Amino acid sequence: MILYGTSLSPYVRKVLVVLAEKGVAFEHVPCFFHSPDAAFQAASPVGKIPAIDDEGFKLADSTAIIVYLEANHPSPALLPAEAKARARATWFDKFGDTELFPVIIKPFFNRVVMPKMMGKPGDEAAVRKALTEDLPKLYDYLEGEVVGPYLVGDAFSIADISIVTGFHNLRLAGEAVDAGRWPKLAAYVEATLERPSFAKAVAAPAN
Ligand SMILES: N[C@@H](CCC(=O)N[C@@H](CS)C(=O)NCC(=O)O)C(=O)O
Repeated sequence: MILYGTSLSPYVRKVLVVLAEKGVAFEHVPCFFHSPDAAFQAASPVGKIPAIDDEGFKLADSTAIIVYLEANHPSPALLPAEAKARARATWFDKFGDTELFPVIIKPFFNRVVMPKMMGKPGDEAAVRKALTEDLPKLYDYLEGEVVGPYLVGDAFSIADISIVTGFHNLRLAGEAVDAGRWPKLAAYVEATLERPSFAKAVAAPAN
């Protein structure tokens, strides 16, 4: 199986963590989105990362890829089976992808991508707004959801992967959750990022 996408992407990192958790062998092509690579474009209809090509089976979108990997490599289970647990894991996956990502990526985009990768100034006002207005509301919610080492039930799941993946980008932008204000969330994020699968995903090639 070929996985397309730089490990700097929180969405690609979701798949890298799943591959590490399940011990699946793969070839990594760490391209950026909208890469001109014809094989990547064939696997990703709108040019987003991640995408995979598993012996001709082409698929994009981190959640779709994780569902595919879960079906082919069921152990350890990362999508809970019980109805409420599965539904909550799906909720957190969607929350991470669509609510948290657009905000938590702003410090990384404006302090790393723009100045260091695109040679343009970042928007520090957008960073301050994300850090002081938008992220705190999301942190308040998550602080109430963290009751143990895992967000759903008693096992690591797609919920933890999707919520925590963007916090590595926050770290790369020089920021972290304020442990004084959100102690449970801060400890949970730190512990999850220290998991071997996350450490391996973070160390995967960026380009
Ligand atoms: N829903 C997609 C989102 C993937 C996504 O937006 N990836 C970003 C990189 S972090 C991308 O490719 N952006 C390019 C674009 O939006 O055109 C997933 O879960 O894989």
